[in-house]
Amino acid sequence: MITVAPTGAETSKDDCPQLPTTLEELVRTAQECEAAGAAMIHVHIRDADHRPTLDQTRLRDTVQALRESTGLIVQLSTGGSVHDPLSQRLEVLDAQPDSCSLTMGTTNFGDDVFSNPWPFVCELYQLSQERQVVPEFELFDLGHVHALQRLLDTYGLPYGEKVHCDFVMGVPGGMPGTTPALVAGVALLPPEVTSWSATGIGRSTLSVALAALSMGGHLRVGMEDVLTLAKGVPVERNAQLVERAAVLATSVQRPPMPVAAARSLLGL
Ligand code: KMH
Ligand code: ZN
Repeated sequence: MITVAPTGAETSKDDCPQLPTTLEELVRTAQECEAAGAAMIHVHIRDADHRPTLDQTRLRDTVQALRESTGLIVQLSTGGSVHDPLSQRLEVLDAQPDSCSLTMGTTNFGDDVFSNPWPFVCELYQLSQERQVVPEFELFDLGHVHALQRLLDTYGLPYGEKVHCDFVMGVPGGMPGTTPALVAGVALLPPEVTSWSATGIGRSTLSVALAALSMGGHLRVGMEDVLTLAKGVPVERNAQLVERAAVLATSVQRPPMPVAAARSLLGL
């Protein structure tokens, strides 16, 4: 399964004009990425000034537009930006996405702190169960893998009864984007986990993708995580990253998973 994370909350439109920040750009990106082999889209939205926002109307409009114009599984980020209040991050579920990201602990995030205190993790998880939204557990560090076991032991299985997580590797402050770190993370996964993907930030993107493919993992790619195809070669369209992931996966006899299969993988 290929997930595309096309926008993120960290890169500015001024620094990267090709970043999809408007709804029109996002929909076009989503269509191109679906055609290239993506099955799920991890969405951060921007306001009229291209700044990160969790505005409820925009979130709802985005979910609706993506559903109308693509078959992709729509995952809204509950991580938002490091500046978003926890209360607004909980309200993301009001927009009724198919899936939501759910980060399993606080992590240093470059010079900032990405705050995910345990009570917030528990509240968001219980809300996802109530609202019937399938969570994707984001694992930035080995401690997050351990915390996932604690969460499942305390509150049981997610809606859909599948447990899918995503290793986000190479964030300054989290685990490195290396094969040994991924091997350690996979070895620690709770037995309830039914599928996992991985993404490497920046220059770790290719080594993490290759390690994940060789270990039976799925892939997340996109301009949220990397802005160059090679040193000095900027990504012009998210679909280039999806196309590259599809080529890598196909070359190891694991072609992109169709959306219908991805839905059943995730318990949707
Ligand atoms: N933007 C980061 C602070 C998520 O989407 O859930 C958090 C993030 C994780 O991107
Ligand atoms: Zn994100």
